[in-house]
Formats: sequence, C-alpha cells, structure tokens
Amino acid sequence: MAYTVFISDMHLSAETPQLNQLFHQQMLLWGKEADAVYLLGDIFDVWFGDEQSPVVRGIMQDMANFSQQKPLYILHGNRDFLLGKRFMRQTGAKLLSSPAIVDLYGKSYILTHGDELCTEDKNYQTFRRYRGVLSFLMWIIPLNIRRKIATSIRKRSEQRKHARGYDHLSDVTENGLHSIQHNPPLDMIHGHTHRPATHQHTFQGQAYQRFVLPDWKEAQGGSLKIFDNGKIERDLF
Ligand SMILES: [Mn+2]
Repeated sequence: MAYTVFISDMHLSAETPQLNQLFHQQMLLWGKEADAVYLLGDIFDVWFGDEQSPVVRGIMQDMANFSQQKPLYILHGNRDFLLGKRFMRQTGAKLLSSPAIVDLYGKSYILTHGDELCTEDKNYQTFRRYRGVLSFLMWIIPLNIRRKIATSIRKRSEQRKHARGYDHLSDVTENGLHSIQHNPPLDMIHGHTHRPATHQHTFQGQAYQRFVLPDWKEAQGGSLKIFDNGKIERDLF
C-alpha cells in the first residue's frame, strides 16, 4: 500500500553513529516503498553549515539518493533553521515554509516543526525573532568558528539533557495551536516536544487530531506513516 513518511528530531551528529546508520537504512527502504518523505526539523543536532564533515556528507548523500527516486521535503527545526538553498540544491530536497499545508491522498494536513506552538517558552520565542540575523551572520563567520560554536551548543544541550531530561522543553499551548489552525480545522503533524502522542482537539466546535512525532534516541528511531487509504500508523525501528 502506498504511504508517505514523516520524521523529525533525529538530532543527527558525529556523536550518533547508530542513528546515522538507521537514517541511511530507512532512507534506502523509503526510497523503494514510500511516496515521499517529510523531514519536520531538527534533522541535525545543530546546523552551522558544516557540509564538509564526513558525517554530514553521508547524511546529505542519503538524502540525495532518496530525492532522485521520490520527493523529499524539509521544514526547519529550531536546531537546523540555518539549512539553506545550497543544502536543498545539494540534497534535492524542497524546503517548505512553516506552517505548511499539504494535501495527501485527498486530505489536508498542517505540518510544522512545532517550536512556534510552544508560546510559553518566552526566551526561545525571543530568540526565534532573531533567526533572520543569524542566517545572515552565518555567511560571514568562517567554518572553523562555526564548528566551535556548534560544538559548544551541542555540549551545553547535552549537559541540560542529562541534568533535567527533556522535561524542560515546554509543551505546545492552546494559543500556539490556535495561531496556526484553520477553519474548518485540519489535522496537524509536528515534532519538537519529544512527546510522541496523538491528541484530540476541537477548534471552533470542530474536532481535529494532532500527531506528535517521536525523537530518535539511543539506537531507536520512529516515524508516522499516512497510507493512501487515509490510515495513520506509527512505526518504530
Ligand atoms: Mn526542536
């Protein structure tokens, strides 16, 4: 049966060899079986334009091989919002601006990474406003400095993770959901919170569903699949 795949929050880096290998295998499989793959952000643990690292090149090659067979779509996450045109050109991926509305097998869905839904995370929302400036800065900072920044961001985030688990990540709010919802409401797919679940909501008296994608960790990944008959399934691998 035909299906489309959604993944996010793989947080790939040189420190995740097992997940990188898993990504490689899954992209090969989906290249044969799936109609398309949507990467809904935080593909990389942090992205500072390091296209020369062998690990990044391997991941980009997996994407390029896939996109020669089937369409590959990317939405920015909060860790990899600097992925730009050159990356898309080299991987054959198409960058969608968030929130994106896509039509799949006759039904529309709202796609987003999910960070803009966490409106209570004030520090992050402030940072988010300066993303444009950062994108510009990236092009004038030399790669070796960008690497150092990336390493330090990664280290700090690891320390936070160990100290507090993922609980410190704020969750989505009603306000956040309403800010991107439509009338009549559409089912929504996002990641970011690392709290995989399917939620039932109502918006202006009408029901909709919200599918939260799992993050990839240790040696396990996960995806959401939408089949051509409209059935939705979660897959762990
Ligand atoms: Mn995220």
